[in-house]
Amino acid sequence: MGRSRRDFLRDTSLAVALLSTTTARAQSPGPAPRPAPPPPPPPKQKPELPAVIATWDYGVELCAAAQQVLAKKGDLLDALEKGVNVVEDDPKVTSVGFNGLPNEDGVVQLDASIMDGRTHAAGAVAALERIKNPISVARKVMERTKHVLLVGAGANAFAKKLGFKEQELLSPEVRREWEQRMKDRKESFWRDGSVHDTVCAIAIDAGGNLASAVSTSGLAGKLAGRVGDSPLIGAGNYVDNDVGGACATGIGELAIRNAASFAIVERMRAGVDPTRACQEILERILKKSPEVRTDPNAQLAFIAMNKAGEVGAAALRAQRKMFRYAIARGTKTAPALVDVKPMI
Ligand code: SD4
Repeated sequence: MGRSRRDFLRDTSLAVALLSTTTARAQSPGPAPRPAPPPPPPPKQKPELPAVIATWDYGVELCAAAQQVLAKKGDLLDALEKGVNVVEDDPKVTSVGFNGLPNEDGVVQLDASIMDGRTHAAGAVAALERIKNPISVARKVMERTKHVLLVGAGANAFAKKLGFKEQELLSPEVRREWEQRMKDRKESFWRDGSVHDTVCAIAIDAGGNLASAVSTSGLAGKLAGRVGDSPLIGAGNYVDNDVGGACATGIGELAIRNAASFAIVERMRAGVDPTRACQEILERILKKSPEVRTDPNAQLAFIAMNKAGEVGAAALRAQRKMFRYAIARGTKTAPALVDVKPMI
């Protein structure tokens, strides 16, 4: 029986289809071999404990003093208080304790806070006058009262009752320097940020417990009675023993408006590492307050430490100098300084 034209066409197209799949198969060597999985990251080295971090170059002396306490199996709070006292007592440091630069009226008003991660207790003082170690008064507020924050005359009366000595907080040289600065300036320069370097410190003991402390004379030339972030728990200082701690140095108003230290700890609680947590909060601040980008005086920097003893930091800008912090790991190695790359 003769083949119809339709049969012929059907058979031909079938043959062509078959041929083209065979050719395609012959050309393609099959599914591409899977790339070898990347080698697993090297196992994370457990950070050595105890450890202490502290802001700025003088953080080295702070960490060394705190290390000495921890080396004798001393308490975390003793270590931090001793360390911060070293900076408060140093006449060369004109932003903390003795010789801390005064407010617009020429009065030194000091702010400080301390927080114990183990108990979640905190103590703070603000606008404290004529007492060179506000961190020690803050610790007493935490340990001897049911309160967290005492301010101004009340804070002074409390300190006096506990035997803290009142004294002149400005050396004659620094007072002269201050008077000259005020004469040279037409208006208040409380925001110019040219003279502020708050000391912030976070410590972890061998058992993984955390505490943090902050002490400052605040922004130089500030309005009388102005309270910065340093004595405000959650703004300039915060620690949670389950997660880690964070503290701030720079324009306190930015840290207050963003509950910055608390926010950093909450990012760490969500699993973010300390450096990234600090950077994320600075990014948030830049978004909420875009004027910060163009204001060269708007400096803010954070240090943070998590429950594992991993540390990190971030800074908005290198305003007058690179932001640095000191770190001491263990009790035998001398503290070292770490430079922090500015974000803008
Ligand atoms: C304040 N945050 O009183 C402080 C000042 C400061 O480095 O940190 N200076 O706003």
